[in-house]
Order: sequence, then C-alpha cells, then structure tokens
Amino acid sequence: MNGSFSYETLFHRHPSNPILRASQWPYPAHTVFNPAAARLVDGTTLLLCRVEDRRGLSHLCAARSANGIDGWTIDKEPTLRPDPEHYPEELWGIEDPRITFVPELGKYAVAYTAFSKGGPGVALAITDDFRTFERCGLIMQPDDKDAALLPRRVDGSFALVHRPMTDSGAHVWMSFSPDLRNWGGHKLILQARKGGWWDANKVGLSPPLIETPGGWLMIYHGVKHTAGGCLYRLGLALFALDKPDHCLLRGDSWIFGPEAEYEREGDVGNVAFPCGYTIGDDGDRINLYYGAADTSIALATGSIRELLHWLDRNSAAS
Ligand code: BMA
Repeated sequence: MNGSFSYETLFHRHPSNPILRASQWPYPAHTVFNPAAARLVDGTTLLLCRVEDRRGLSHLCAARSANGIDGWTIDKEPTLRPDPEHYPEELWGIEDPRITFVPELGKYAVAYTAFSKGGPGVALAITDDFRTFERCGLIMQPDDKDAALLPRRVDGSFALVHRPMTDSGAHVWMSFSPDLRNWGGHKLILQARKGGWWDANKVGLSPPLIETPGGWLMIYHGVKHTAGGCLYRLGLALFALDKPDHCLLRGDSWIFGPEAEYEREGDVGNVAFPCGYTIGDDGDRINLYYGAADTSIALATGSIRELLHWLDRNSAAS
C-alpha cells in the first residue's frame, strides 16, 4: 500500500439525505427506516417504510414519489398494520419488508419480519396495489429474518433467501416451495466469516437479489461486534443464475458502511440497512434505499456494471 491508496466509492450518497424522516409523517411516528422499494408500472417509486411508534412497535407505511427522491406522498394511515388477532406472530410488530415482483402471479410478494413472542420470524404477504394484502402467515419460524423471494421459480419451485439464527451463527440460507406456504430443500448459501472480519458471526440479505446476466447479485450486511457496539456494513456476493444457491464470488472488503452523521447517530448508531432498490431506465443505475441509524431513510446510487466489475477484481472464488 502506498500513500495514494484509496478505496473505490461504489455507492454515492444523495445530497438531500436523509430523504425521509419521521417529522414528515402525516401521523405520529417515532422513527422511519429500513424501507422496501419498488418501481411501479407508471414509473412511481414506492417505498414501504418501517415506522416505529412510541410503544416501540413497528408497522409498514407506503410513501410514493415520481422521482424517488422528493415530493413523497405518504399514506395517511399505516398501510400494513400488525394483525395479532388473526396472526399472533405479529404481536410485537412487523418490520424490515422486502418486495419482489413475481411475474407468474402478476403481483408483488412482500417478505417481512413478524415479531412474535417466540422471537422474529419471516412472514409473507401478496399485493398488487400496496393497499390490500393477502397474508400467507409465518413461513419461517423464529429466529429468522432478512428474507426476500426470488422473482421466478427455480427448477419448478419458488425460492426464498432468509437468515435463520443458529448456534453456529447467523448465516444466509435458501429454501424452496411449490406454493409459497410449504418450504423445504434448505441450503446454506452464504456463511458469516469468523475472527476479526467485518462480516464475522452475522450476515444477512439486505435488499432482494438483483438479476444480472452474470448471476444473482447479492448486497448483504455484515455485523461486526466491537467494544463500542455493532457496526452494520454492506458487501457483495454473486450466485449462479440457474443455481441461485451456489455462490460464485464473494467480495472481501465491505463496499458501504456508516460514515455520514445521519448513519453514525440515531436510535441505533452505525447502521446503514437497505431493504430495497429500484433500477433506472438504463438497466444499470441502482438506487439503494436504506435505513440510517434506525432513525431515517437515505438514498445512495451506484452502477450494477461497476458493482460486478469490482466483485470480479476483489473476491476470492467461493
Ligand atoms: C437488525 C434488524 C434491523 C435493524 C438492525 C440494527 O437485527 O433488526 O431492523 O436495523 O438490527 O438495529
């Protein structure tokens, strides 16, 4: 390393960050963070935001914008509330959604964390308008979170990326289902590293997988435990297109981490936690929406081509 050495910047923070805060909400909200994202047919950017109230419990609320940056129209009331009467697993709220458009259904699948008495598990709901939702209930029992569906079947089965917590740590798994309700064929697809690594002990999917000609690109978060608390940062991995449970490449360094003041300070400092992205008309620009310090919502943009190029040059084949 010489004095001119510097790391590449793959994601650029938007100058108007944070782009959404609780103070903009049309009803009382403590914090807004960890949003799922989708680009609707008319080009509107929809964010399904996690909103925490002053009981400490979360629900989901949709915000829509023509340019994905400002001019947000926020639902006047919670869009998807926990429904513990019918779904007891939602007793302590619903959190961290991820949206996948599934052409076969002609609908969006929203995977989210349901916070039950038994811990956090993965729930799934289907919608075509983000106004009414058909719940599938809990599809992965606690402790499990950080889940997203793939947009199409793999060898005849739907595929779900998720992150169960086990005695050996928190690693990323893929499971398969014929009907979105019964799940099996579980495969460990990305393991947390050990020791001093930035992604030691705990990794999880961040936004849903990104389909590229070279494979499924995964942006994942790694959690480093330090004397000063946890650090949430992002890394890259690539999985085979026809075998998405097979990891082709994994980057060594993190590519994005908490640096800006709004990521460093908040309810949970040192957290940059994306749950969604949109892709620009050129098919390359990626708009990454993330929760900053569990307090507000921020945007960073990058190029899928550059992410893949970086991964080619900065990974050990897995
Ligand atoms: C993770 C998730 C996220 C949260 C992060 C930092 O385990 O629960 O919702 O943003 O911790 O607090």
